[in-house]
Amino acid sequence: MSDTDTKPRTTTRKKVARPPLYKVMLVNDDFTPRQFVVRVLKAEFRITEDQANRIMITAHTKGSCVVAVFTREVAETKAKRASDMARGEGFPLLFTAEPEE
Ligand code: TYC
Repeated sequence: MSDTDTKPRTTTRKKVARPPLYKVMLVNDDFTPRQFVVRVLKAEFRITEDQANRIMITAHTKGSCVVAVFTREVAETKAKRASDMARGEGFPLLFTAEPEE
């Protein structure tokens, strides 16, 4: 049997820890147009028009909404890129990254 053949493991091994996950949150405001929020969501998070609309409406009615969950660096990068996209158009739209409880 060669070294690469699979065989039952005879020793125990600790499970590898998963990296902590971070939520990207969409925060409501009174100024950013709904259609612009949807456009940013689709562009940065690669979701459908329907999914983007649901997330936008949830943030609009509840104050904020989870967009998606990633490792810390990916969540922070996406939150910043999406917020910067809005800032470039003069809107206060805000995305944040926060640890999942
Ligand atoms: N509340 C905004 C409006 O009525 C739309 C909006 C929705 C803005 C969600 C931000 O995260 C947001 N034009």
